[in-house]
Amino acid sequence: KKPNLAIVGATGLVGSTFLKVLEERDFPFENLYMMASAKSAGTTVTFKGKEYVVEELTETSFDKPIDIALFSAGGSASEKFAPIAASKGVIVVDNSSAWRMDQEVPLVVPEVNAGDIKWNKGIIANPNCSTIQAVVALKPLQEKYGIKRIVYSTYQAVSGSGLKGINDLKEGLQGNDIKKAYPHAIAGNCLPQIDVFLENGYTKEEMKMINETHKIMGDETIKITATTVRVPVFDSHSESINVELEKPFEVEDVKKLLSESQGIVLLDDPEKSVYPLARDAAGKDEVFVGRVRRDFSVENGLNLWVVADNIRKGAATNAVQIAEELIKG
Ligand code: 11C
Repeated sequence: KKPNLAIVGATGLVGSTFLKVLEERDFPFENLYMMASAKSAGTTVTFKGKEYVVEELTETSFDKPIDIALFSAGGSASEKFAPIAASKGVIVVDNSSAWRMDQEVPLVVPEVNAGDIKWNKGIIANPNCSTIQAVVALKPLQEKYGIKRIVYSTYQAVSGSGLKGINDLKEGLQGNDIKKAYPHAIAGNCLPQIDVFLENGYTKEEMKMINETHKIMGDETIKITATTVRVPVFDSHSESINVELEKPFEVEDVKKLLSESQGIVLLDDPEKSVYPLARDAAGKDEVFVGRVRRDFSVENGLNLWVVADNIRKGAATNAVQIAEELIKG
């Protein structure tokens, strides 16, 4: 039997990308329900040529026989409604950060830890965008060589802040520095702050990358630090990843390993200026890796440049891949 599906937050940036990705991948379903907050209820969205009226998300929304709900309606909606849905037998794939670090909730990137899906109790969390692309690139290295330490430095697109961020950059490029999404103008700037600062001096985004990497890769002993930066780019996050492996390696073997790994496209021909670029990754589902080279300053050190579409692999595509794993049984 094909599943009944609900899209929660159907009118948002990630919600509308859920629909695009489900359509492209021809995800099987029996009935489809679109839900959103009261503000968007009553509007319509089109899926596979058919119009659907968006219903208001309420405590009775999941009284209908729904099998899988893809949530991207913000943290507080997920906190309140994901457990309600789960208590009614729905499996929630939640894109917010609300449940990610809960010990009862698997945090899943299918290329890395699809096996964790099986211990879900009704909620499966989709990781933060900047974490997803990083762990796709790091997993094959962890398996073959072991990982001792990771230094993340990110260059993150404004679409990570939703429509507000996109609008701030659009306006800024016209010389109109509005600051709706960020404390400073984003056009012409690099902002070393994503989300709020925590007591330890890191931002929430930096701690998400650290904590989520430990959980997904199943190894709390990996030493990790991160600096996350918002840059004036519309789509796709770029990341410099410096990693210390446990075992010695040959750069050529690492390139071969990455090029053969699931979900990765290796783009690495520096002489021809070939390396992953944000604009090229936009609209794609893979994680692009390049600038693979030795870090001569430490034993077994390696540098990578990793780029992916933050709304697709970083959010919607990853959630749909989890749903695909669920219906595989
Ligand atoms: C950004 N990573 O680029 C954030 C957006 O925890 O799902 C995603 C926030 C999250 O601003």
